Amino acid sequence: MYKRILVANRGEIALRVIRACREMGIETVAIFSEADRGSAYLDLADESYCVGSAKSSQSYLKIDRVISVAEVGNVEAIHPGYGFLAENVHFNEICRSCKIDFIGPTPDAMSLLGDKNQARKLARDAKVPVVPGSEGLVDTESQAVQVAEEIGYPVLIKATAGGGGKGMRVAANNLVLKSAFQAAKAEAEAAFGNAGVYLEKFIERPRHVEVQILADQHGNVVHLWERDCSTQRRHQKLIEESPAPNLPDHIRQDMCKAAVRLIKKANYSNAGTVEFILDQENRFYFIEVNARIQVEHPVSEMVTGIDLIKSQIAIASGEKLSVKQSQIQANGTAIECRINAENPDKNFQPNPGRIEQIISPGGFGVRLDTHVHAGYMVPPYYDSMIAKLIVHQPSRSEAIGTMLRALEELGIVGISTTASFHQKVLSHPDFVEGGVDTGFVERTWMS
Ligand code: MV4
Repeated sequence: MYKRILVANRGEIALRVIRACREMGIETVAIFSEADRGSAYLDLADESYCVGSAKSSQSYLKIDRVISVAEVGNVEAIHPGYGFLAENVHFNEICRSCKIDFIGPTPDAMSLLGDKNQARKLARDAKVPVVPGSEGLVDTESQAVQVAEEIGYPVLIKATAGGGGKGMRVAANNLVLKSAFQAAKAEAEAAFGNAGVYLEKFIERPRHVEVQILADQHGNVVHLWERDCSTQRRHQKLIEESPAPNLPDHIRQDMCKAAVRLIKKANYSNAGTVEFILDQENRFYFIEVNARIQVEHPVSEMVTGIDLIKSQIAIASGEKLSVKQSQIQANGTAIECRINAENPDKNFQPNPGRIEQIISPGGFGVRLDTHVHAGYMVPPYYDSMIAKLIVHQPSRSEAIGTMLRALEELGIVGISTTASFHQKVLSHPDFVEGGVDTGFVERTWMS
């Protein structure tokens, strides 16, 4: 096991990793930007170093500076958290050449899964259902029209270097497709430096369900069941829960097994997520793999009792998985609400500023993952998420009750947050019934 690792991130996930390391007896080196200087959680690391000015492009994304800190701090491994450098193949390769373990998949596996068209091919080979669409990349307008006429409209053009909803365009007929195709390629080239696109049938009103995986370096792969992340707005998840409500058990079983097959085919090791969409007939289709720890990992931790951060570290250091699939049971329901420094009454406009006071909820079944405290300045430079409120209860209705109670207790004075919006969502009969689709929030509150 490692003696010392670098935590190459900020905010709640940096704190989450520092805490896990502390419990494992691993020393930590933290990094911070000028905007995060003095952040209280940095005191929980053994050492911390400034890596640049406030903008992430000048600090958390500066590979040379992060590597310098790893060298000076004498660490054996780097935990990238999520975002920033977490899925950067170049950074992963540099860690390797500097003989620092990257706590994540190999550069090859990361590169393969980062290319959505290649990942789709891999899924097909693993007999994992994919959305009907193009065989591979679509190079010409006429080829696009041909595929679209075969599968039927509406279709979705997706950038192979995209993901998370970036670089997608819907087309409902030949005319729209022709112009959308060229625009999508130009956009993909500009955004990702890769103009490759492929086509899928557009699935209307899907649910977003993803399977949590753990895979070690010895070929062992297990799943930790699924999360439903359908409660989202503009591709930003708001609420995540496990298990997915109203999902027939045979479909859950099939989907989780499919995810394991795909991860085995990819030679992947690390925690990871296999993302699916479910159509209105509960058919599931592979969408993409997230080759990192995700924001919403706590709901899977709560239902399974497995610490995913500790597991990532153990896997990277070469240990075998300590659990067999048959030992991984999902108990009860866990729900997470993302608390963002945003004003839900002003179109979720970011609302950075000073937190004058914070009252943290507690009690049975409540977990609050946050780095913020009274007097904390929420900087305007990064993602607006400041806390994750997670509850765990035997049943979904009890979990909703606990979450409503915890949201009521949560007091944040000084800035607006999404907490009030969560209370509306959790009280809505469609959410309470369970199984809302990805358009629920926008249909119900934004139109
Ligand atoms: C889709 C889709 C409908 N049909 N693919 C958006 C994020 C990216 N990970 C995949 N996404 C979608 N792919 C087909 N063929 C609808 C979405 C989608 C979506 C997916 C998951 C979570 C939220 C979403 C919101 C809008 C659209």
